[in-house]
Amino acid sequence: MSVSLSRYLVEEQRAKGKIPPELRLLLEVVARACKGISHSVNKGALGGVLGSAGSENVQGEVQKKLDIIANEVLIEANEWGGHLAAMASEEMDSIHLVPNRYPQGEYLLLFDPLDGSSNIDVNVSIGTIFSVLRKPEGQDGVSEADFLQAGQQQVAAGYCVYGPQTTLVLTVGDGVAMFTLDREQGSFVLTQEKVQIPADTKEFAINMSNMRHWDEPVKRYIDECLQGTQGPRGKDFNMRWIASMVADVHRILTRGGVFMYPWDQREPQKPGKLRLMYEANPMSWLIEQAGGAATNGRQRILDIQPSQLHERVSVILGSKNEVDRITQYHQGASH
Ligand code: AHM
Ligand code: MG
Repeated sequence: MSVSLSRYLVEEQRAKGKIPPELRLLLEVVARACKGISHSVNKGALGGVLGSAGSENVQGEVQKKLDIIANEVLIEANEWGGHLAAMASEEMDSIHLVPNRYPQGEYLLLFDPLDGSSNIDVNVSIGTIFSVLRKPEGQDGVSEADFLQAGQQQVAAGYCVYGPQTTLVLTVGDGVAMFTLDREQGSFVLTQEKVQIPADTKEFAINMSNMRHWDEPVKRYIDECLQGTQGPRGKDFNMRWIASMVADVHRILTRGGVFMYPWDQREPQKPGKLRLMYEANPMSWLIEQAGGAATNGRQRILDIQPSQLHERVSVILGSKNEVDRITQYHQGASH
């Protein structure tokens, strides 16, 4: 008997009190938005959704048409339900308040509407990443400062990967569950529960073209992996780099591995490429909930206190023993 996302959420709520009704509504609405985005992604050139939109986001990155479409789908789906106070997105400079004509809820939603933008036009897996926080209590209105909470405050997090299958991956702090989109039924169906990442791995994911810019600890780790059976690790490693964090993380949740987008010397003032609040935090929580680890080399990502909405961070996550080793290599290093 198949279990739909709705049923899973109701049963989690009933059995463990994990999901208040407003949060359940929020997650169902996000899932519905992801279904819509999946539909546009699938149409590709037939839907006129490929290519550049001719604009830039707050981070100075060229926006693709699908970045903007996905952002609009998520905003429109989430505005009216009464479950949210405000939203924040990779594609918007500042926070988006729920308009006055709708009731205000207690939750804050952050998202990267279309992660892996460089893969949109080449038909490689991309995805949506989301993070849910609670609005701080005891105040009217909502401001950007209310979003600046450490990742450990998240009440739900997940992503939807648009690949050969569309898969929604979710945590509410009770392990990680995966749901596959059944296009005939039009619903997400539970296909894996209690996801666990093996502690050891022989697979790493990093953009090797940046090697000359890395700091010593990362160079050392990768160099030791590359030496294979003849090096200190005594085993051969395999490399994968999809350039969509959702797809790389999905592989790691499925069969283990380690993913890195570390600080590098190209832009030394930036702590990393990836964004803390709507990329690193939700992914780190999922990884930890599946028994893995996530750090910036020196600190657990979920402990980092953000000071800006679009703050960037160095990311090392995946199989626990490898992440611990890389973190150990960072001791005493400058980045
Ligand atoms: P995006 O949100 O603009 O798509 O950027 C984030 C993506 C990640 O999904 C991926 O891990 C990384 O950027 C790839 O970067 P690079 O092209 O430097 O390899
Ligand atoms: Mg992204």
